Amino acid sequence: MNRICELLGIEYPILQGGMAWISEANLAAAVSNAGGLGIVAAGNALGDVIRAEIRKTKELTDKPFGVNIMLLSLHADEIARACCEEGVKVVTTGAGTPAKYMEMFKAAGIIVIPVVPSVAIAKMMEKVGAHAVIAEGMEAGGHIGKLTTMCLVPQVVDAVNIPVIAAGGIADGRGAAAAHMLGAEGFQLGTCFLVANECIVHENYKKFVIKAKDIDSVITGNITGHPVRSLRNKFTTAFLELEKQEAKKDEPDIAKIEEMGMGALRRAVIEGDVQGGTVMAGQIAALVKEEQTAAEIITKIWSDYRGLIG
Ligand code: TUI
Repeated sequence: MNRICELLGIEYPILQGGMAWISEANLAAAVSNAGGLGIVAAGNALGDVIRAEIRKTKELTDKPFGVNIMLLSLHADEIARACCEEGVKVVTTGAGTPAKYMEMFKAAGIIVIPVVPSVAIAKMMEKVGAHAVIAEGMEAGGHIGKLTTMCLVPQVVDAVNIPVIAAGGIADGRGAAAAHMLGAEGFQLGTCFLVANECIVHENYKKFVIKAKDIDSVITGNITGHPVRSLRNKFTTAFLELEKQEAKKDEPDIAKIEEMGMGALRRAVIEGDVQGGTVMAGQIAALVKEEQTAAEIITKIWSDYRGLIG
């Protein structure tokens, strides 16, 4: 029993990362039923959509699960309220700090675990009452910070007293054992759950992740201030070209670049357009080789991890 298992009431300190459009009730419940912490990602969805997803997850599992709030969303306020009203036990946050919701979350008895990209933000989150933090390195898929997991995790571990969960670049027992050596008490994985049987992402997306090689991911959006890691395809090539052209100008048209990204994740996840959309995945995608159940993924990671750390 470690601090994360105790805090969350779960069997293994393995969290499934909140992935917009992807991690809904089916995946979250499967991970929770397998002894980890499943997470429903709110992304840019409306409050009522996530409210329904929370209710569906409760029908599929009686184990604890969480909701991830993407703080850049225009609907973050209503999602935060929905979490309180629906009796959600755990909230993780990304792409910003949840400081303004902390009082409300505390009053609702919610365990709050923000993703932090730096030591300064980790310390700030501890100060405002976060129960744990997820130190996510830039190996991760989706919206990322600047530091690697290897450098970020031990620095955050030294800076705070609350437990630290490592994320970014972990997809097997070796990665979890390495993060353990850095001082992490829990592990959040996203990319490997993309190919879970219970994950509703389009089959083309799963195949694209399984096919990915070590150097197949790129970072777009450096110029917009919202860097995103995804697998290289026609869309990222065109996006990076537009960024390059705009960067040459005295006044780059940031709105034009951001507009190009709109709807791109949905195209890949729902329509299966893995060339015309954004296939977000981490640098560890090449380690993900086959579709399995969430329970098989978790059991294998945990037994390999235990074999390594004893
Ligand atoms: O949030 C994520 N990953 C995501 S969110 C997302 S949806 C999106 N799509 C396009 C552009 C932006 C978002 C896809 N993937 N991971 C957690 C994460 N949080 N990574 C980095 C951060 C973060 C960054 C800054 C957390 C806090 C933070 O604070 C800075 C501040 O001052 O608010």
